[in-house]
Amino acid sequence: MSHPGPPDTGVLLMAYGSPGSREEIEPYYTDIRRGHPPTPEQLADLVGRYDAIGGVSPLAERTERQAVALQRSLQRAHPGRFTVTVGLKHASPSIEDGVRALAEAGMRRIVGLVMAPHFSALSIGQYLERADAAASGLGLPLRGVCRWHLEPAYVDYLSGAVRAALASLPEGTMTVFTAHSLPERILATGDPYPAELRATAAAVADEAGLRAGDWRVAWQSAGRTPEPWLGPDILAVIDALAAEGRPGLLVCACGFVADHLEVLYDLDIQARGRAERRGLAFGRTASVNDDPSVMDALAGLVAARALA
Ligand code: FEC
Repeated sequence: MSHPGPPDTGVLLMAYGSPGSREEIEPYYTDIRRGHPPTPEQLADLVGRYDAIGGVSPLAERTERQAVALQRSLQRAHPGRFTVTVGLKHASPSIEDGVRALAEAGMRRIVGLVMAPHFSALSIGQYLERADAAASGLGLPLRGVCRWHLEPAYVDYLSGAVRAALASLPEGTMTVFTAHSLPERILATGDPYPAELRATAAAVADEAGLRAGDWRVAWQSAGRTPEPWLGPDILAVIDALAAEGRPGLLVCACGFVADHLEVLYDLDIQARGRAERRGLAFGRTASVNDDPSVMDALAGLVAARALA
């Protein structure tokens, strides 16, 4: 149904953000490290990883395309009601910039959606806290979508991607579902993140018809800090699979929604290299990016949150 009057509900589509150029890598890394600049060695290591994927991550462009697709889906289902804008955790426009833009455009309420499916206080929780603080500072109510790890369109997309990728991998290939590791201390507070990753993995494995024993979960891209991070790490899992005599592995990075550094470097270069050195075939499922059925489903979640 068409909405009378101008759009009044802002949608803040939030994502991690990425440096736009080599010069922006240092301030970006400093922001990720909560204002502590990286050492020259840490910076050189990160610059080297961006160089290895072509200098710039595709994440910024993928996030923009997701925002366009979300706006299109919302407009189709609820003409004239919603205005979508982007807010990034570690790059510009920031989450606060996005909230301000929606306020200036006359929005009376905001729905926050994070381009990450699994809730952790250190992930989606932080995005929503920042968005909420910015919105309440401007007198706007904000509702967040806290998780979407079992959204049927997302599970369908991933199970189709798993089936398609397995078709060109050897019989007996292990499917490994991954998400970004987080510091192990989240376990002490009962954070739902690990259980939500397992739930996505189980739902996708079931829909893709994987046999128990032919899939598992692992963590990837752990931070370079001394504290313990959630494991097992994907690289250790690759070693274990080689020791077991598995012929190959398929990584389904279901904790990520777009092509970016952690997929294109950590998986396509680092994990693939490790697997090939161990004699394992390696595959990775295609990223969701702005897949129309997933974006329609996310639009449905946003609308339900706004209209409840
Ligand atoms: O393509 C790009 O340019 C950006 C890729 C990128 C994504 C991403 C997603 C997540 N991260 C999460 C947690 C952490 C924690 C730390 C941390 C550190 C980094 C560094 C880079 C980086 N992350 Fe990231 N992350 C991406 C990139 N991340 C670069 C710094 C160097 C390094 O360690 O590799 C540790 C911070 C600290 O020092 O305390 C924690 C989580 C996600 C998935 C959810 C989301 O997208 O928000 C969780 C994409």
